[in-house]
Amino acid sequence: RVRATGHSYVKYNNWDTIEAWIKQVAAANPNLISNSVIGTTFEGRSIHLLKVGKAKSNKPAVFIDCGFHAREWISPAFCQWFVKEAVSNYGKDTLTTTLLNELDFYVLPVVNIDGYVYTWTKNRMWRKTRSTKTGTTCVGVDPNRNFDAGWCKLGASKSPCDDTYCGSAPESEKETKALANFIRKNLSTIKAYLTVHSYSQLLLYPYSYDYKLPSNSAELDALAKAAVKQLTSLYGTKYTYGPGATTIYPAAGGSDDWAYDQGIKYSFTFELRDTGRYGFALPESQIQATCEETLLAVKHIANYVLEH
Ligand code: ING
Ligand code: ZN
Repeated sequence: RVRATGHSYVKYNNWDTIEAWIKQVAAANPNLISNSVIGTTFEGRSIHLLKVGKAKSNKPAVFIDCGFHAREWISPAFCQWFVKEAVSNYGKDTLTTTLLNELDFYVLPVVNIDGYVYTWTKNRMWRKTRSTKTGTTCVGVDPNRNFDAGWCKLGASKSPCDDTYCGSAPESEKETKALANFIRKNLSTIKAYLTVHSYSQLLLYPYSYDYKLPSNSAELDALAKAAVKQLTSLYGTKYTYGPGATTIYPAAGGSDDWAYDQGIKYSFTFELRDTGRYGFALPESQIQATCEETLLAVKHIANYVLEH
């Protein structure tokens, strides 16, 4: 069977369906995809990572993760779409073929799996992980406040009951620890880090933990501008771009800032559709258009990275 049971690229899929899809898309495309498990979640689920690209030695890589925040369902939908487009357009579309021949894409379909499951079963608007600790009855840590980048300095909370709780220490969460360990281990090959959130229609680059600008901010700004131009060209969706602290809000402990400070000079956070009409509850009827336009921006960034 080529398709996972009940899986659809134009619907939101629950975790069991996504996990079955991950295994099947890898098994059905051994020439382009391999699947590995980089860790387990607090509740014991496997954190899967797909490596997408044509086998070749010494390839640079682009890392893309989805599903940091549980309720941002369009984000995992994008990672699935990205993989579908890669396998269906390889050998047909010139840019896709070049990108897959010359780059590896590490695609982490859902980072915060426990939270994602919780949004399907208990509370659609849950954001954090589902970890518990002694001393509080409140559950979860904001995974995007849990990285060692100005950790808990601003725009984050030290109170376990808050939605932006930074955790007891950087990488206190098994999910963020697994992601950070993988990136540290593959720092010599990873040239770009892309993390996909929603909503607000923004393309953000460092920093968010401080008002300082990254050393290559002019380059990042020009690249963001060009990527947004590509995105907007498809359906006219308007995006704003800029450094996180001034474009959305100051917030420490984010993965893009951390990846940048590890030396990954092309580090971006996408905030997908919409601007608030539906917010996190973006209708399934917008999945296809959202993913198609986002893919243009991602391919633009990947191609830039390849040429620089
Ligand atoms: N927005 C991000 C958040 O974690 C962000 C914005 C990006 C913060 C990068 C810090 C660093 O709050 C959403 N919607 O999650
Ligand atoms: Zn988010």
